[in-house]
Amino acid sequence: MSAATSPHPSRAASPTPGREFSTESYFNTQRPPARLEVQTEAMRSFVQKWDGKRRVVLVTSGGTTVPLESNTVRFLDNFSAGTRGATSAEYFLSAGYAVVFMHRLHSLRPFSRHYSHSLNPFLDLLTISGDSVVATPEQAKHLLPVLRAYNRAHDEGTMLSIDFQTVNDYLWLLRAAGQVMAPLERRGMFYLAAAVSDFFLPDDKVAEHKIQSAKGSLHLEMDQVPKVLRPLVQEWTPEGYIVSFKLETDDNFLIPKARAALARYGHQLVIGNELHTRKYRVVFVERAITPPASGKEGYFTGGVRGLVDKRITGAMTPPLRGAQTPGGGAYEETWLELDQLNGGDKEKEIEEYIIGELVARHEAWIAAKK
Ligand code: 9Z3
Repeated sequence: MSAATSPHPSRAASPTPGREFSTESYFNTQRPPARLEVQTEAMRSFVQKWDGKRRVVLVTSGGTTVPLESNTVRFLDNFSAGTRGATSAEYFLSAGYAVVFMHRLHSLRPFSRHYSHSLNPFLDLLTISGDSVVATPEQAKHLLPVLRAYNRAHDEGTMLSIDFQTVNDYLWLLRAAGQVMAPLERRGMFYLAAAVSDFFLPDDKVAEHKIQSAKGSLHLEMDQVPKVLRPLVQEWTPEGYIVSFKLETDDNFLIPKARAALARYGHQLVIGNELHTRKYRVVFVERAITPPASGKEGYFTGGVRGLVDKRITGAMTPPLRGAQTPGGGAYEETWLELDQLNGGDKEKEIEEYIIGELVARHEAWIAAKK
């Protein structure tokens, strides 16, 4: 689209087409979402309310879209139902965190995710008793703890929901969240489970109206989304404990890609997961706190508790431990495998163990500063 037909003619032109945007050029050229100020203020007052009382975690969840038209009929999407983020938010709440739940509009949400319309429609839980409607006794058993936890979070105001749709919304909101959480210093955690598009269409390349099929095939050239993890770590919230996720469809790429991300951005932890097994196994990749010595089982003296510690240590993959980082240190990999952790209890979810591990690491991160 030419500058004359650009939907936002007053904005600065984007860099050369096909080139990677720097974070700075991105925020200088792309339009902020309409609700950014309101959402930022909501995050600011939530963080201020809980500062000093609870640790605060930002959980991002769900996929980001890339609209092809500004009056959007069509868009590209990233895979994610929002299960990881919604489930994790529940475990963070039960661990005593205040949670900013930044999620894709209409993706799964904490608590209500147990009753998704496709897997467990709520009408199936109910039965008619005289003139009333009640949950069946079998369903009530499952519903009770969920409803209790939901009511507690609601009454105590420990969760703030912030929604996004596009990758542009996400990037602006992530920057705002980083900035409003910076005063928490080490007491803030970032748990970046949202599936974020690597490519986008800058404002000046987005058609205003529905693209007409009569013109034949559609050719798209998308630009690369700036790597905002770097400014998040280095500028926006330099003290925060930052956990990113790496999604691959081939297990063999997980560890090299996760290590590369750590080396590139300098954050604390990458959780690798493979698309088809993501609910059952994940790998934690992080810089080793103490160099691994032969015969030494990991470095979990840093705070991870008894039972989980032992099992996870047992689940580690020895040949992958202790590789040299580019900076000369060492990386550690820890596999969390649900069937080794759950003691045969099929109701258990891997997020319970992920969050248990993170809480211990976050505690150690805070304590290391004192
Ligand atoms: C993840 O890897 C999440 O665990 C999933 C969760 C998206 C797989 P669901 O919501 O799925 O439970 O259905 N999130 C991060 C994905 C991502 O975009 N990572 C980027 C990458 O892999 C790096 S930030 O390049």
